[in-house]
Amino acid sequence: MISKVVIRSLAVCLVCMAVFACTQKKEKRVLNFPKTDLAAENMIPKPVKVIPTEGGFALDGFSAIYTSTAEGFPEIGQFLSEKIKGKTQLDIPVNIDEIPNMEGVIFINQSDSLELKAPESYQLYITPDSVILNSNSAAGAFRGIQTLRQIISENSNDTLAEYPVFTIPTGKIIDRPQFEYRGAMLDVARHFFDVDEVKKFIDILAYYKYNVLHFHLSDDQGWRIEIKSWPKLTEIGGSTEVGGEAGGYYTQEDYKELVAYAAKHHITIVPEIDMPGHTNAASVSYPFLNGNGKTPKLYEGMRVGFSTFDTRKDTVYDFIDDVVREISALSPGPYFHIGGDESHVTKKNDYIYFVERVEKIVQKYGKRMVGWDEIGQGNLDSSSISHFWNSKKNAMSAVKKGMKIIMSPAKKAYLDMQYDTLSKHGLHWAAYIPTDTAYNWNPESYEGIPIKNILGVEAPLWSETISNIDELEYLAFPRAIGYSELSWTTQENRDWENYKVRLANQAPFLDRMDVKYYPSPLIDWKTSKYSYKEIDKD
Ligand code: TNX
Repeated sequence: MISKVVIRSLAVCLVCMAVFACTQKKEKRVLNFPKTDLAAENMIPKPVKVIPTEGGFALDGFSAIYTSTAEGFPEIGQFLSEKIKGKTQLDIPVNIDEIPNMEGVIFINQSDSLELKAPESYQLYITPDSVILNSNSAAGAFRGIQTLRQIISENSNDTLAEYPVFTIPTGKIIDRPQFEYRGAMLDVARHFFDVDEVKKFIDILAYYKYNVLHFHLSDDQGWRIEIKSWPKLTEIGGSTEVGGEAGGYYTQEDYKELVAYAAKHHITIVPEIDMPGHTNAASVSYPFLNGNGKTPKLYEGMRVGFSTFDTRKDTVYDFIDDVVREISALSPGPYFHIGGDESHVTKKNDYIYFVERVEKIVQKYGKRMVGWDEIGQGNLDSSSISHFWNSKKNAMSAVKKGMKIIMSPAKKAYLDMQYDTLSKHGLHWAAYIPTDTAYNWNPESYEGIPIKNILGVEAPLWSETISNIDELEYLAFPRAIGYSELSWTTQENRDWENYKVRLANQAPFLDRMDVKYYPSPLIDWKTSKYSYKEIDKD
């Protein structure tokens, strides 16, 4: 008991000393802060509540970060320090033993406060002397430091100090997400994207508080993940992609590296093996799988709906068992996506038999099954999830079974749809989706799907028309930034006119990250390396 009291007083002393040190130094530095405003339009997704006070916290060479020792917190401190270095060049120490000549401290604190019970919630208290980030979980703290990154001033020139000082406007932020699933999907099957390209995509998603990256790992044109018990899947099925380029695949080591990289960003990977349709690459590798009565050949075109597994053969399910087992063992997240879309050459009865049987395999390996909305036709468990892309009828039959829905309506949320008729890449079979259309819809009430069934929102990026990271970024950004707000921020807190100003202010971040975003003419970009004309020229 006594020792607890002593420790507590020591801790209080330490904080007092830090604050005292700050006050002392402050007087010497005579900083003349310009008026900063926390409500300044930089934050995406928009937090639940922002209460500005007038003033600034000075982030400079005297600052330090301290974190709670709870699991994951010290790593978040380190992550923040690295990102501050990237933005400001400042070296901010993390959890150093002695408090040096500190001017201001950022505390990242695990708190059991009831106010912070909602998953991923956090609170930020910013005063001239300290920044206190409270969260119940490491995931919440991670979301909180993204907010902090967004509100650190772009320039260091706005004080009278003789050394670089960046400001963080003071005030209080209370925040939590609306939906628990906030995802983007990358189709690495039509065109392959390597480990470094995916890592860069994750870096940007994390900044906007995404927590899921769904990987479309197989399709007619390519199989992209090593399966040790079925090596020809990648040897043969991984050798092609749309347009005749070389294809490629992730070894299990590559995949583990991506899972770990995503986990460091508090992002869950959702693996998808698309079946029983979209399976030409698998059937070319192992022809016994094929059920469309033709001899499968490698395919590099863009048609859909011509392939199917043989859904009445037990050996097909033995194969699927191996694939689900190996991938599930590498994927710590709770979901396994079985695709299930556009199985146009599978008979309806066979299709239903297939998804019901595969559901059991997925459950055997401890995962919740996710499938595109067609799976709603099966008699499935309420723990399985329907991924709405096209059919309200299918989504509604999943709702009747008590299933949750992931919202990806093609007309609103497909990142591969062209912005307009001038777009260099993309398709338009569902719609043209300019930046405002992408933002101006409500996943909470779209097509009458009840909000209590909605697990979250996902923006899929199909890759028939894109083959490198620049093209990926052109389609994904800025629209993916808007989808982050649709999944995090509640409807009454969203407004296009207000969002559009905040989006314009993302340009310095996107430029710093070298993101080749589409400079939508609807947005008055704050500063941009890329003018609309430049993009148009080539
Ligand atoms: C439909 S959406 C598909 C994909 C295509 C995409 C192109 C869905 C579940 N299937 O196979 O790549 O359209 O926009």
